[in-house]
Amino acid sequence: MGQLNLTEATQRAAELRQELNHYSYEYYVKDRPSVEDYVYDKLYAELVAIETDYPDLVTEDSPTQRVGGKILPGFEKVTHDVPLYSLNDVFSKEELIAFDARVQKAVGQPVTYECELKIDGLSISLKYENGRFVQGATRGDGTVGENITENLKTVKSIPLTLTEPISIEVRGECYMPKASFVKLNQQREEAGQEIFANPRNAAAGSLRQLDTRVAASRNLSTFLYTVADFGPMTATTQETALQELDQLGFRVNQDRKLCQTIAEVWDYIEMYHEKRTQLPYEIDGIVIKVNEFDLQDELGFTVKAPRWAAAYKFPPEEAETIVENIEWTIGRTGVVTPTAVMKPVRVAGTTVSRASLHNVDFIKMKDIHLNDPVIIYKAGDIIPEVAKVILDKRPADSVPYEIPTHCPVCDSELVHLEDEVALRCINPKCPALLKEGLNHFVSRNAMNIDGLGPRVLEQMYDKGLVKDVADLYKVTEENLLTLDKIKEKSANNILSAIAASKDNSVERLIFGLGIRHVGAKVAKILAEHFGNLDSLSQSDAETIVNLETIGQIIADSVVTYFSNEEVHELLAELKAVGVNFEYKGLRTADLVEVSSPFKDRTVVLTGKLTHYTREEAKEKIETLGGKVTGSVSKKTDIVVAGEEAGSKLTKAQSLGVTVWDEAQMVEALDNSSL
Ligand code: 1X8
Repeated sequence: MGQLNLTEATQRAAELRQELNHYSYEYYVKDRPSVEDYVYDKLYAELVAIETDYPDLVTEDSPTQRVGGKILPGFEKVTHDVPLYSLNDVFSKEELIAFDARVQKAVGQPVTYECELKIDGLSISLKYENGRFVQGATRGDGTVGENITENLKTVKSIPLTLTEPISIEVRGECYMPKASFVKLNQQREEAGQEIFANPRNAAAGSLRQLDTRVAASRNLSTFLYTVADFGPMTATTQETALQELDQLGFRVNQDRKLCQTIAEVWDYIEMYHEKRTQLPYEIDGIVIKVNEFDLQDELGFTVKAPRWAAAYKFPPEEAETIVENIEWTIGRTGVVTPTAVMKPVRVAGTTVSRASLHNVDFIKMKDIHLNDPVIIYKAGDIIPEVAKVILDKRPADSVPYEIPTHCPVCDSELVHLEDEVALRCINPKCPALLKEGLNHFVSRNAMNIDGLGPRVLEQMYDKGLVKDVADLYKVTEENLLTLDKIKEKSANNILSAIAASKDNSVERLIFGLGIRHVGAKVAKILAEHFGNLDSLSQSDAETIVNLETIGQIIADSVVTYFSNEEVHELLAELKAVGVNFEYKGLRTADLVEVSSPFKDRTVVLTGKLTHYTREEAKEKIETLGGKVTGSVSKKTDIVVAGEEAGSKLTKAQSLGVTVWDEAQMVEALDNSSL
């Protein structure tokens, strides 16, 4: 297809926008996909092409505006015109009946209640002017929140334009679906990043990102349930207000019910108490609202909360069981982790029989004995945890749990290093450690060798085919065919994956060696600085500690590692089989997730900087995945203008490039994380 002229492009772009926004609405608001992904992707690509040729045709409600890209130095405060209230909690049927009695007494008649699910997310408030989304804010303390408009624009269930050009303010909940939460944490764990405790924290963390591309990548969703400023909306009941919100294009929860009596309300509560674990998002209770707005007005508010609503809070999903055993497993670094093996019990929708006890201190703190009755729960409805021992029911002859002194696999003595909580096996020949070391070596952020899962590696080790990582490169097809379930095709795939890994840039190897305290991020910094593994292995702690962001503990650990004779034998073997030792200049962003407004940005520093030298600022920005160049052009994303900035600043202004002062840069650097 040749290039369109401006008239054709204008028309086609409008068609594409409308079609794509419709598909997106069907998918994200109505939960009923109406086209295959590839159809959407193709039309989307066509729109991107037109908008690239004719940037003036980009509109605010173009689906291309959902991907994020704005760089925020921080979040502004927003004062809510109408405060966001909390809800009074009720915890039992009795308290619910008492709530109903108070309501009926106050209004002098029976009332109907709209029952809705209480979503465990973050409250948000959305403002529309003439049908256009203009501001989104967090709840904050109810009176003052933060302006998170740019992040909320990336949430696909939030309409950028309404079906009618009206001015209103609406409220609801932004949340992360359970499945997205589990997936995100898996990715983070693999990348060595801290995991989120529950979907609500994950949603909050996503909306607090200064780089809007991160929020865009997090698959957040919304339900809207309250109108703060009705504008021309005419609803006189909660039920019809939700219908109106639905008509306007908002995502409204369908699992709601108008109840005539409190007995019906109770049935609804019991039904969703059962169903809650099957929902794709977390709920922590049921919200009960007097349906008629007239009656709501009559009831009014206390200082904190409406008198016309209540939140029935589900009791936490707990279960009682018995700790039958504590198993100890060894991780790659030799850390021995305890897991409680319990009598299987159902909690929050699944049968649970194992829970991590994290470390020795945890066992001591909770005072867990073998055969103790315990209460367990699921963190974020998902991860089983031991809450506490039921001391009253502890068997009389119970004795404190004896912490192992020797490795469960190789029987060498375990140690507590420095002031760590962890117990470690430090026998470098421990088979468990060696196997874990192999698993780590082939993992995605290390040498990235596909097809070598833990079971295959375990067999290879047990059959004596590999003792260390260098042996992987000597494995033959015949060797592989002796393993269970490995046929010619998968053997060949494994061999080519192994061969391909020889060409990796060296930071993957450095990370893959499993040097203590050397994560993917540090490996990258070392690779970049030393250029190859030989120089790194001959370096001293002083040189290493002088590198940006590397401390003494890491430097010592690296030097200790390379002072080992056996390590040098291993490196010689790796070199002999042709594994690359050179740094090939992959960007940080390819290896670890960087959260920074500078990531993938082209930045120009100009004028006098006072907080950092220009060189320091450049280095920091580059570590965060940014590129610092000398001259301003249309491709420049940010110009940082210090004092007495001259022609570069003028040029940036004339090109419409984002300009920050030094303080904004410093704040953005402080807010960045590797
Ligand atoms: C909080 C919530 C409400 C609703 C759902 N989820 C919540 N987290 C609802 O009304 N459907 S209302 C509310 C509040 O007023 N604080």
